[in-house]
Amino acid sequence: MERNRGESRICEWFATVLVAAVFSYLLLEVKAHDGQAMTAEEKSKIRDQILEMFDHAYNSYMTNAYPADELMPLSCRGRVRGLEPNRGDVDDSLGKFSLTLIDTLDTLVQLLNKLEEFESGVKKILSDVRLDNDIVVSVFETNIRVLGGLLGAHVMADVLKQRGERMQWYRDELLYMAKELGYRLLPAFNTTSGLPYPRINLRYGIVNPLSRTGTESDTCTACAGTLILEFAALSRLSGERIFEEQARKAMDVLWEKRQKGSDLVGTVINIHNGDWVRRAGFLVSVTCFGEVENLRFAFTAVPQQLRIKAQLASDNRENSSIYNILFLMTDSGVGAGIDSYYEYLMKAYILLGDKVYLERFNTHYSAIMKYISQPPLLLNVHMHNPTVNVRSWMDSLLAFFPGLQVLRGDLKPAIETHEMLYQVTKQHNFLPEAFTTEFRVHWGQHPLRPEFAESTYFLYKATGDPYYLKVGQSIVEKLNAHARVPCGFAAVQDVRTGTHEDRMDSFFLAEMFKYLYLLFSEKSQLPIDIDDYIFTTEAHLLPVSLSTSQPPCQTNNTDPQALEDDLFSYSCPSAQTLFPNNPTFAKTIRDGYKYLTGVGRAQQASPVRGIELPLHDTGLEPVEFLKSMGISLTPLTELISASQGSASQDSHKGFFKLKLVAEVTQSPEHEEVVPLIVQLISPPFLGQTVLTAGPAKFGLDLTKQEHGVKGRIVKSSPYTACGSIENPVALQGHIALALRGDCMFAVKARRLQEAGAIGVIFIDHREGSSSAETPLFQMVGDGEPTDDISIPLVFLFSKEGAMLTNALQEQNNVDVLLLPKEKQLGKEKPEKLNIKFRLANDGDLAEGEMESTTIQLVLEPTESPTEMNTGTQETCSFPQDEPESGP
Ligand code: DMJ
Repeated sequence: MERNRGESRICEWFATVLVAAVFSYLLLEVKAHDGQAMTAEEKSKIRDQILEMFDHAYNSYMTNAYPADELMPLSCRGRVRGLEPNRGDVDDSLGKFSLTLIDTLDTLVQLLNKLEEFESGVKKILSDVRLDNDIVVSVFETNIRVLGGLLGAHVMADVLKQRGERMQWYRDELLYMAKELGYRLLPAFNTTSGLPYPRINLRYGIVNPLSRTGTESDTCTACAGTLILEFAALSRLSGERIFEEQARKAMDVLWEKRQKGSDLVGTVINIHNGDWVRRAGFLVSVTCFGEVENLRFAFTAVPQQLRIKAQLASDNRENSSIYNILFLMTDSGVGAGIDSYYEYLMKAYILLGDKVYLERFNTHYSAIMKYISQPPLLLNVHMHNPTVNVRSWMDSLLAFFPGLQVLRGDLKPAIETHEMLYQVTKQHNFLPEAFTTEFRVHWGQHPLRPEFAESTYFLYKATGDPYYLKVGQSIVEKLNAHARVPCGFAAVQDVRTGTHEDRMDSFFLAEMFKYLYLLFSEKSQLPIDIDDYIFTTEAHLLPVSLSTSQPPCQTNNTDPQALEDDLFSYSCPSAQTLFPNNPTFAKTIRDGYKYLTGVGRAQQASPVRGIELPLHDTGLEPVEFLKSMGISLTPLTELISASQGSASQDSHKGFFKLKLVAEVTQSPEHEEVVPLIVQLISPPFLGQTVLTAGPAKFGLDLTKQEHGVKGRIVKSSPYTACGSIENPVALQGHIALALRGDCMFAVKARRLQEAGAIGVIFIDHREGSSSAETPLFQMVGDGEPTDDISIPLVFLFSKEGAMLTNALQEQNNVDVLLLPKEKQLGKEKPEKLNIKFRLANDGDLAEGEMESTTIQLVLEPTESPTEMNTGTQETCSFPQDEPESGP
């Protein structure tokens, strides 16, 4: 629409349209479409309630946790990294820099007008916080939470100072801190690609031998693509361009590396060469019958897993077999791993006035709407084959997306997806971290994430529909009812049980209350003009005036021809434009999704995406397509001639036999598989027979058992353990042997555990497989939580398995030890004690001993080392030269 305008003018105009669009609807008298409109008193009551909740959370942190990074609301003390058990990646947000206070500071002014608390909070930060701790932090989290927090607080400090009310002493100290932090993060960009390292040591950077980081090769797309707002604001406020330049370069790389066919990006990228990282995508059970006709596949989201069903050429089900296939793929979605990259493209345009960001956003957005958006669902797809869904579940982070769609002006899908999310919260109180396309819990945790509140706020602003106030009210009530504890608010460990977790992440204070409070506030009730600011992904507010404060960095233009010239490409249309004179439009859209999860819903089939090969979208031939997904196809002609020596009449083009090439043994690259062993310890083996075994990603972790797990082996009946177990009495207290195949490892494990087995040894069903030829792999679960499986599980290839079953046949009773290879019994070199014997001489023996008829021998150390068989020398293993570990 307005492509010829100057960049800053576009931005200015955009901001004006945005403000007008978002608020114009509020001026209309909108009736309540799903119940009564809220009166001013009701809204004010809820606002007070939110304020009270904020105080409860904030005071709990300040009183019981500060200066620690976060509050542990159940223990009512601070979480100090290193003093609490390591939680893995999630701890990388904690840099011993009073994270929660920094993340919360600007909220105190921007919304709540708590000026005294703000001023004292700033003073605390200036006196207490160090940014040079010897600690490894996430570059992404430190940027959005700490750098964003410092900048947001600086902007507010400046506003208050300008107004002459408070902070007269302030001399940009927070900005200096932000700059110091910016410089501490900069070494992360020292890669050949320009994509930043995911982690950095605040004191030692990356390359320093003391840094304990710098070995990473991958980062997530959002991690590399969510820096531009904070870094550009830092550049423009401090006058130092380097920050914006580096962040922009990272954005440029991601754009360049997008999959050009689909215009989508993947979730994980190699920071050195910019390649998308293929990961274990999903496990699929494939039933292969004889011939497969036309290669017609349906990827069906059945509850626990995806299945590929091949259409049968005939009813001949002989020789059918089930294979578990692990697909290595690059998936693409709008949730975890990617989310804020898209958000920052759109918002970088709004904040910086550079239309290149908007053009890129528009290109990606079209792709998202083409492939990922299946209203009301947003489903991850295979980046290279985007018509293929890769998951049957969604993650809660994607709940921000309807809010972004509002900014884009695309209200209809925003309303649809938001409604779907609301239905999920109605069912489970909160959004579980992951939920299936049938709205069942996939991963039940809820760490008090604010994304759903964020979208609710944006939708209310765009539609003025009081329905969204009711949604907001339900969020408030649920937080009070299910997350509130005497010392703050506690994350929910599992929405199904409502159990709490001892964590209150800083984003809860930084974001949740901000969006909720704004939702119930009139513009006039806020201490600042909220329309002059843009929300960062952590809800820190940066002034849109930055777009004109300095010229943007030099940039390449994207091809304008590539953009769709639609109404929304350069604007942010209002509900008025979209649905003129129709104030009930949002309700009309929502109504279609009212009974998605609950009673009264018509039985819906799982979403199915049928694919008829060849895929026109990719232009790939069927064989290439499946190969790209880890399946190879062998034309029947070849198979039959190989097996029968002649071609069959049935074999013709289009008939293939599925051949397994990628199975669970093809574990993701870089995955470390700790080799285990099954050591036969009962006579006559006495530890000398040691079989190399693979571990499982679930069940008892043998590496943590000092002495392994010992037990007698008993074959399961049925041997596959897929049906109900017929010999529970025999299995009770013993280690079960079960044949691989027919159902998932986790299913077998559960059955055998229930039957009383204390461990399971799975034996490969493929004849002739051995650990000498096939790398070890880790058995994976069935997509459901596997916490209920607590017994140890190991896997033997069939050659090793045969040794065990032979032993059982010969000996009846065979005791084994399951343990990590490095703890193999008797592997330690025996201490050599060289002993020689001689007949006793006179004087060697005590009085009376001489009279004995026994021949007396005397032990004496030998000088010459004579090798003796102690019976504990290193035992043979099968096979002799097994690989150390598999990929
Ligand atoms: C926040 O830190 C930010 O919103 C980020 O972009 C992703 N998620 C968390 C909250 O869920």
